[in-house]
Order: sequence, then C-alpha cells, then structure tokens
Amino acid sequence: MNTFTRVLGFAAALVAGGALAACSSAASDQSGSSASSTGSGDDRPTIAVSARTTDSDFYSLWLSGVKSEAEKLNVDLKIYDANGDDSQQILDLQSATAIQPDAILVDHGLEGVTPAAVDALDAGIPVVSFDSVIDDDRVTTVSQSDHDLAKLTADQLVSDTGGSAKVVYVYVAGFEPLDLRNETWEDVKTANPGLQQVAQIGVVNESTVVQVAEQAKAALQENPDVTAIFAPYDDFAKGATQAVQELGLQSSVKIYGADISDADIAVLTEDSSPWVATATTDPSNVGAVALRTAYLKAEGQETDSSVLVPPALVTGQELRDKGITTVAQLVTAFPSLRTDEISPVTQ
Ligand code: SR1
Repeated sequence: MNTFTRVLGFAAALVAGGALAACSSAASDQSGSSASSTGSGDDRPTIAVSARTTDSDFYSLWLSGVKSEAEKLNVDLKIYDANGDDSQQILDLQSATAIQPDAILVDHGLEGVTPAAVDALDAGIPVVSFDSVIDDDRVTTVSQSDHDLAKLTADQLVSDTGGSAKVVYVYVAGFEPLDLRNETWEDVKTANPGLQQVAQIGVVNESTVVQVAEQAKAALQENPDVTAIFAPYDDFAKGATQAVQELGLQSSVKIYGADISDADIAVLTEDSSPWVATATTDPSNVGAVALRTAYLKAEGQETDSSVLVPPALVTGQELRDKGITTVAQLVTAFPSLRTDEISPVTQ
C-alpha cells in the first residue's frame, strides 16, 4: 500500500473511530493492559501484536517465537496483552490502530474483535490473524491446519480403541482452533458409529486445567465405562490427565490431546501416563511464521491468504523411546516441525 492511500485510509478511520481509539488507549493504561515494545521509532517496520492472553504454555511459547523472529528481522514490535479479557482486546486493537503500525497481528481474537479489525483494515493497515475469528476477506490467516491436527489425534483414538469406545469430549465453542477441531471430531464420530460421546465438558479461563480436571472427574464417575477422552488442547489434556490419575483409572482411560511444551512432555512421558498421544506443531515456530507473515504484509509483499503450519502426531511412547524431555529435542527428532519455508522472507 502506498503512503498516500495509507494516509487517506487512516484519516477516514480517525473520523469513524478516532475518539474511541483515544479513549481506548487511556482505558488500557488505567486497566494495566500491557502494551510493551521491543524497540522504538526509526525506519524499521512496526508490527503491533494483540494477544488475547499469554497465560499458558502454548501462548507464551508462541509469543517467544514472535519476539525472536521480530528481532531477526529488525522489527519494532508493540505487544498488547489483554490478559484473557475480550473487551480489553478490542480496546487494544483500537489502540494499536491509533499508532498506525505497518501491520497488526491478532492472536486468538474472538468474534467481538471483528469491528476493530475492520477499522484497522479500513485505515489501510494489513491485519494478520492467528487462531482468530475475524470475518473479513482482507485478513490473512495463520493456523495450525486444525482439521489435520484434530484428525491425527482422533485417528490415533480410533486405532487404539478399534473404533468402539465411550468417550468424554472436552470442547468450548467460540475459539477458532477449537471450532475447526470440533468439525473434524464430528466427522470422525460420523465415520465411526462405534464411538459414543457420553459427555461433553470444558472451560477456557485462567484456571482451565483445574476446572477441566474437576469436570472430567465428575464425567468419569458418572460414566464408569468410558475408555477415551478426546481433549484437543494441552490445558484440556492436562486437566483430563489429573482426573484420570486421581481416580486411579490410568489402565482403562486414555487421553488424546493437542499441543506440546516442556511441561506437557513431562506429563506425556510419566510412567503409565493416560495422556498417550498429542497432535502438535512447535508453538514458537508457529509464532515465527505468524510474525514473518505480518512482516511480508507490512512490506507490501504477497503471502498466501491462508497460511497453514502442518502438525505432527507425537506419542508418549515415542518420547520415552527417544529420551525426549524438551520441545527443542522434539524438533530435532521431528524436523518437519520447523517450517522456515512457510512465509519466507528474503532480505
Ligand atoms: C482456547 S484455544 C487453545 C488452542 O489455541 C492454540 O491454537 C493451541 O493449539 C491451543 O490448543
């Protein structure tokens, strides 16, 4: 986008939402929502990152990938962390738009962020979304190929159970990756009528692991013949693991999850861990891909409109066999998890 178009667009957006954006910045400061910066003004491109939260393994690993890639590309990064507050993330997006960055990267925005993202686009600012629900064709999306990811771990469940099992499902609607994984789970159930989903549980908040553990315990006590839990998010899988262990059901109930972190690997490799398989990317590699995609948009270059990072299936047995205890070791053992070829930047 040339400078003239950009200035025109921004002026239009100021008329529509400038006062609001100004209020939003003030609200952000008062509420303590953090807008941190890795550097300050010069000729470097500025990329604003609006994160819904950074409070769990996946999100912090993802952000560390964003930060290190920004450093490599000499990007001036402005990070807004809404700490899980969806209204705050909308204000953060308005504040980000007001500083006129060269691109905005939205992480895990829920449906309510769409108008603020549209304002940014109307102001001529490219918007890249990771795992966000933004209904506008101008947005470039980055995801972990969530249908494939869910299929990998669900297929392992089908293979281990012979397609016949009573299953507890952990799911919360409204989160883009979980909704996409849910579509696949529905397909897998249709294709395998022997799978009987006897309970659906789930919560996403700052106590996800603990609350999912409580819910899973109740579901397992009500349904003693359950043999599998489909939990395609690591905090869900960790909560389900706690529940199975507290009830002493490790030999009869297996958990099929998603994501990876050093802490997850410790759980997956415990003796008799019920969490037997996870479908995953390397979260920091995904953060790097998202940052490169935003960088290319900031520089006015073409990218795919939908950037997909492929996942791999990892079992607890493989981790134990290979002596893997960290994500860094996992990436060495599974080189496909490193995807430098996706959204490549040539300088
Ligand atoms: C509440 S959404 C959780 C998911 O977001 C990321 O995409 C991770 O893969 C995690 O499973």
